[in-house]
Amino acid sequence: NINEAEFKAIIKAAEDWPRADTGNTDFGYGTAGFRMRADLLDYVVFTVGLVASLRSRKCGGNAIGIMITASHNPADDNGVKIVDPMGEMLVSEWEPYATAMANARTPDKLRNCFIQIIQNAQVHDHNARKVIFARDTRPSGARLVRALKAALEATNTEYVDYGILTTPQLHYLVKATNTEKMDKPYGEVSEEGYYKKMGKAFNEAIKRATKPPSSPVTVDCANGVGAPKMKKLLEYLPKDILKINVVNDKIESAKDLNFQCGADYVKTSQRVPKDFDGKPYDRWCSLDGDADRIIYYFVEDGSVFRLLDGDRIATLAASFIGDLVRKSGLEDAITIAIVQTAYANGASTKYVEQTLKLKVEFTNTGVKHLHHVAAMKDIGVYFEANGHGTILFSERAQKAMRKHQPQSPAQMEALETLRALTDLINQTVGDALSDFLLVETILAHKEWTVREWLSTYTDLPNKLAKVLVSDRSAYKSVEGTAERRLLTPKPVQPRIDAIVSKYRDGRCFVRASGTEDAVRVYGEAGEVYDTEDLVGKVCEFIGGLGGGGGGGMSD
Ligand code: G16
Repeated sequence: NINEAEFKAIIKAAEDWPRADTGNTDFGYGTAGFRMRADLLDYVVFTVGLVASLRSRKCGGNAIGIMITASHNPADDNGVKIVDPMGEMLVSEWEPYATAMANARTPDKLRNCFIQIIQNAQVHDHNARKVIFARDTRPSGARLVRALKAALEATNTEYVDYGILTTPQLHYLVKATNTEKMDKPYGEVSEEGYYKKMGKAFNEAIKRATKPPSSPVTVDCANGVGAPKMKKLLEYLPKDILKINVVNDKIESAKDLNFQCGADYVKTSQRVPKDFDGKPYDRWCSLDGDADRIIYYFVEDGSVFRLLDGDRIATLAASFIGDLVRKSGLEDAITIAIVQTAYANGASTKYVEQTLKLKVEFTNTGVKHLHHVAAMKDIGVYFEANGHGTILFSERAQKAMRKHQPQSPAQMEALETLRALTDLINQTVGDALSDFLLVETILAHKEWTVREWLSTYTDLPNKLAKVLVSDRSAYKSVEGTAERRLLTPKPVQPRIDAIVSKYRDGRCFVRASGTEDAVRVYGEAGEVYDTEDLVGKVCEFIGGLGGGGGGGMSD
């Protein structure tokens, strides 16, 4: 018994946001929601509003989040993703609903989809519903917000428009909103509350370091939303402890967003951002377009570029947290595990297993996959090599930390720092601002410069490339291989195997991107020239395939 009045309102509102004509091509809820050219997105965003309204009704009226961003993609793209009540990514069972709605090409089909969701997911369609949303700095965001509001108004959904935020700030606000009346609220329900929580935790976490960080740090904000938000965060940080320079903050110039700067550019091209003016061993880091990823780097004498990517952040954090757990006397109560993807450098995995003596698990690309596995651990450290990740402290671990009676001042100090980290680290999703403060805290405690950090292990030479293809959906990975092996197109995997077998310590895999119309090619080998050769050969092979395979190549 669908609410006919509601449905009439939906159909009427949808008239203003018609679906782009994509022929037979469907939209899909991918690695990070829907992502495409912004001019194709109006109807998709409208239908995401409908899905979020239903999801909120399903979740007992808890607020659902919607973030409008295309993160690392060029400025002309945009995207939209749904955030579940505790700040996690939309539960995977609902992704097909979002996909079906976005591909409903007629009012009748939209109606059927809506009814089917209500029935299949057992939604009580009269329940309370609430959505909160934000967008990044892309010019198309304002129009897409109008499409979203039209859907929320048609479905009589209460909403809060938070304007421009980073993606992790929106995740924070979703969790804060839904825990506001609980015993342990996640934080104040405001953007300011986010900075306050972070500033306080940073103060707590860093105050027991023997010395403040030895040198200033420069943050490249990719000319995106991270720039104004990092500047605001600075107002909440102690002035005397850390000198932070913010660069690439031109948010009013859309064409500069992610252009030759930002975390994705630096990681993929393995070079400094344009206008880099660091001296040897100066500490630099880059955020991506919605500030959920961060990577560090520096140059050595002679301008040799050195990258400290997500693998390095994971290993740095895991070793520091492992030490704190031991020093506070909790090593028998709490275990730590690391979650990586196939992009993790083989040397980092070896270091985690053999030096840190921690367990590593692998998942498909996409923080939604890593998060899920990390959430099952006492302390789950997850980072993609591209700098996207966080650390999850389970309820069990937090309880052990709360109850533990330290036996010495040294145990007490370690425990207090550990507790501060649970507030400093964003527990909902990878967060570049939070990860930045975490890294700075750890380097200060360890009294390390980037040089010591880099010296923990030596990366295998590696290269990430992409090949533009006409139909990336032709590339399907074998399940359970963390996307290391391709199932289709059939002839591709044996050919990759044959190429890889020619290189010492060679490893290479190909997978379809979930955010761009491309397949990604990642390779490692014992020597730099072998790596270049290996990845080049695989790209050449993929680029030369016809139909679903063919296309141009770009780094
Ligand atoms: C998104 C996801 C990441 C993923 C990246 C690239 O990041 O959130 O987990 O690693 O896309 O994914 P793919 O290789 O499938 O294109 P972001 O920062 O762009 O939102």
